Amino acid sequence: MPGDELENSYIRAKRDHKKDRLPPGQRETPAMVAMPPITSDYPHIEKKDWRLKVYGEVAQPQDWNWEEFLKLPSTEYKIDFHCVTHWSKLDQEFTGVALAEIIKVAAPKASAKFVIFECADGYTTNVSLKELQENVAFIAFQMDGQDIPDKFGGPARVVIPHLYAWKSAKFLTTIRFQTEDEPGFWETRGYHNHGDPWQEERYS
Ligand SMILES: Nc1nc2c(c(=O)[nH]1)N[C@H]1C(S)=C(S)[C@@H](COP(=O)(O)O)O[C@H]1N2
Ligand SMILES: [Mo]
Repeated sequence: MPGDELENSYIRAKRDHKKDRLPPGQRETPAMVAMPPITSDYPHIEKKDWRLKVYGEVAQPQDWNWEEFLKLPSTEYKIDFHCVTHWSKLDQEFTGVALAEIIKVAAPKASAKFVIFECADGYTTNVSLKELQENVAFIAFQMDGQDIPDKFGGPARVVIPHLYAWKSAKFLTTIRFQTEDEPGFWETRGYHNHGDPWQEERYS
């Protein structure tokens, strides 16, 4: 039937479109996969105890509590999330504060070249400041319209869609700006320092 034909071509178009969105070696997953943190238990942080510190090579260091953080302008995002273990979640919804906004408020000095994210479980990861300024990157405080569950890194986590998921720090506590690069937990254990999924920068 012509109707089926239409529907099939629609499904085909959608499938082909999605294929274009999958970096090499990746498979689509229907839902986000919760990866265990480096401590075997997910940390649980109450919002009343939560703080986000921003310091280092910045003119305006910050130490926000939850209410203060939520006063920053936030945006709804729909992004593709690529994990080095070969799964990709397409069209994942988050609400968060753009890292560009945080960078604007903290006012990095000319000496600031790298950003190190620190987390409640002791995890760290590194990204160049330029990379954050030139791409969509944000600190999410909602996932699918709800508070972010512990297993996905709540109350607030980094999301950097254009890099492999290990750069997206969960249970975020601190953002440190510095002159020198400082490879983090996985970057010092064989993962690539940059981690572009389109270039398959999995391991170093
Ligand atoms: N704090 C913290 N953040 C972390 C990790 C971690 O162990 N601790 N693991 C990273 C890795 S290796 C991946 S693949 C993603 C997984 O995010 P997800 O659990 O939301 O899928 O979180 C990243 N962020
Ligand atoms: Mo990972």
